[in-house]
Amino acid sequence: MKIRNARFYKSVSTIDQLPEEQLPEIVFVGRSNVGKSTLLNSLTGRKGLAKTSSTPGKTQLINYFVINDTCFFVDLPGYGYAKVDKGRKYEWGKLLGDYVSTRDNICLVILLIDSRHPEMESDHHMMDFLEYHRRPYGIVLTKYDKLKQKEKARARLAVKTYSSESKFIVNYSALSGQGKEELLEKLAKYLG
Ligand SMILES: Nc1nc2c(ncn2[C@@H]2O[C@H](COP(=O)(O)OP(=O)(O)OP(=O)(O)O)[C@@H](O)[C@H]2O)c(=O)[nH]1
Ligand SMILES: [Mg+2]
Repeated sequence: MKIRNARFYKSVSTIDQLPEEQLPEIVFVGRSNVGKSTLLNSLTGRKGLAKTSSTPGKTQLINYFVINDTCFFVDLPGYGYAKVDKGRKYEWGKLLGDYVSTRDNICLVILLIDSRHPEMESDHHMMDFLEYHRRPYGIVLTKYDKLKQKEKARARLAVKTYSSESKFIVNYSALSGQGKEELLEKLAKYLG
């Protein structure tokens, strides 16, 4: 797919604020700081579109972007950030869970996993959750530019071994653009 235009649409903090507009949604989920917002900017070619930060916990709302006037890309806050207090963690977990399990127009979930840490328990939980709810999901291994040769094979294998139902695994570097065309091609398939 070719991204011709991308614009910010809306931020929401509760389920009842989700847009009524029924466009297909591609959702980006993953641990805090894994690179979700960066991936969105990289895919759309718009550096400042989604806010990024080297400190985890930057994205705090569900952020909707309209792509080519035909679908939504949805940037979510990350999970697994230790410094967030328990109450907020619970609320966020519930919002994420409710959203991913009930929103009908999600056509694909992109689960981002840090290629340097491919066996985190919280990512395993997310895969279990997506499989339980029968959500089609694909995996993006982020920050691939930071890996040594030996680690590259290990990352892919670790993810492949655990996830029985992921539709694809794409190695990605927002720094070099590696994986961008490959991922855009995959997304196009789910947007019909
Ligand atoms: N080297 C390298 N750094 C990356 C890459 N992708 C993201 N980063 C860096 O990782 C940090 C976190 O990126 P974000 O996109 O803000 O992460 P996030 O998943 O949106 O984080 P939260 O919003 O806190 O959940 C930033 O410092 C990015 O520059 C990549 O492919 N390569
Ligand atoms: Mg973010």
